[in-house]
Amino acid sequence: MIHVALAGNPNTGKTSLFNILTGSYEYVGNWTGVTVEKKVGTLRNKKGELVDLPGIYSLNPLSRDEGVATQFLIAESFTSVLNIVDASQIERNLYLTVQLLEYGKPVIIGLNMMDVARGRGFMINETELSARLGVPVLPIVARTGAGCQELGAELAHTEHQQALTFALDYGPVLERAIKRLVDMIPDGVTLPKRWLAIQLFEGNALIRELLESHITAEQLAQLQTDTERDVCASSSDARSLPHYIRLVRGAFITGVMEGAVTRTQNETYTLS
Ligand code: GDP
Ligand code: MG
Ligand code: K
Repeated sequence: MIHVALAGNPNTGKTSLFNILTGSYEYVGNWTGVTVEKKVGTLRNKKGELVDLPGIYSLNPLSRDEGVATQFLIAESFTSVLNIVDASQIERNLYLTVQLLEYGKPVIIGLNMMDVARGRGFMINETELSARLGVPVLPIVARTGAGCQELGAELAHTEHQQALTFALDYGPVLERAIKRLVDMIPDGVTLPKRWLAIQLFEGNALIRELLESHITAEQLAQLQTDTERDVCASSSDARSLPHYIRLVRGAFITGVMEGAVTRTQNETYTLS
């Protein structure tokens, strides 16, 4: 049995894809602490389950509702993540993708809204995108179901897939701090430590709470303050530690876009 988490930005076709991939589904009550309903469906091939996570732009939650997806990654057991990416808004969508890749569980990307992207003149080289992100990328149109069967079949392979080794290079100053924090996290913590460290430095309150049960709040605050000071001193662009992290990710995403996405001159904006 595989347990797949469906994650993506709001309005990217998550519900459409969920309904196509699952024959039936049930609401299994609300997510803990919020009024968002939890929806779990059985995959059509009966080989596992799909859990619909609320749409988010980042794992660094701005509200309790947004925290549901992060809480899921922290507390629940699952096999892989199906990350739905809006091909017509690919640059913005890849921000969440980077955070999911950093988590390290197998990720499959369902590149949705391919019709919209084509209509806007985007040419996406899926093979190149897949190579640069290190995970399978399957183009789909969730509104019509195009490509979704192939995507469902690909999900079945994730059960025995290795953990990802995706690691952005955050530069010597932040990398040193990440290593320090990783070394402070006790071995009993089974969550990916590098991901926890980056999320803490990014200002993720849920992760700070989690780490505070292993490391004192004072130690964490001190490390965060020192790291912010050192990072901002070393980078003329960085205004804060979270800002620096966004810049590094943004540069990576720009590179991915340059290699995998081109836009034709004639923008037709055809309606699907
Ligand atoms: P969610 O908010 O992420 O759950 O997205 P929905 O599944 O509710 O889809 C949002 C809107 O986008 C709906 O009007 C869908 O019909 C539409 N939509 C979903 N997938 C596609 C697609 O691949 N192409 C087009 N053109 N529209 C889509
Ligand atoms: Mg939805
Ligand atoms: K600076």
